[in-house]
Amino acid sequence: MSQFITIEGGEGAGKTTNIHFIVDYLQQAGKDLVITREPGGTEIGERLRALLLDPDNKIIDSRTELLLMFAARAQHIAEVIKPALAQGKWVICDRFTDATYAYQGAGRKISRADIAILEQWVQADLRPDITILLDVPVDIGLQRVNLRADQDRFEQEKLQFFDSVREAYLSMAKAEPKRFRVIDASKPLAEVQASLQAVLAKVCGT
Ligand code: Z5A
Repeated sequence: MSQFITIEGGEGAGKTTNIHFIVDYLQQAGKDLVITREPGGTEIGERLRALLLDPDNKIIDSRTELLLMFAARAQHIAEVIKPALAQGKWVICDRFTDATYAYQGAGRKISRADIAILEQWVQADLRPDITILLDVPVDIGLQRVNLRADQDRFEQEKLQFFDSVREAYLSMAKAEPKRFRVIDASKPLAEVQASLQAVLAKVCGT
């Protein structure tokens, strides 16, 4: 049976690093995977991603940003996510609508109610089956990210923005404990991946 698994986390949580681990594990377990990301995942979505992350775009209104996220998402759902799930595949998606609640909601202060309207309109009943939240304290995450030469538009935000994003993720995880699996991503990588392995073993029933 298909599964829709999303991976979330704040700056420096190690999503990219750990998605490789998750994908390897699930492929070895024989799952037929589609690996994708947001914003992006389609040709149109990747163009929107470039606009959204470009640090030179300094005057994107918060509502414009929100609508572009959902525009990319609408295309992604129609072109990639729904067809894959209909074929019984497992979709592993690097960020999804929880990121919108965290970044545009808590970060940019757009109301949850407004985001929920778009969520319902764009997704209808599509929601992730499982969301893995890689949680890291903001100071540790930013130390990791600050080692990068190029920072995207979001990575240039202030500390308070990232605090709000983290709090929003943790509060969504608390509100939906059946869907969320929270991993302490501040630990050394081997420990993070041992926790991930335990989660994945349960998901796969192995
Ligand atoms: N966004 C939004 O606002 N609204 C939305 O609806 C959606 C997205 C869908 C791009 O996302 C931006 O889009 C994002 C939110 C916004 N904001 N930002 N920035 P993205 O997911 O593509 O970008 P990202 O957040 O930068 O993710 P990333 O590239 O996967 O970065 P990461 O989580 O920091 O992962 P990493 O590159 O694997 O790890 C960072 C460093 O830490 C790296 O050097 C690792 O070797 C190191 N690392 C990882 N784990 C460990 C441990 N355990 N110990 C020590 N060091 C570690």
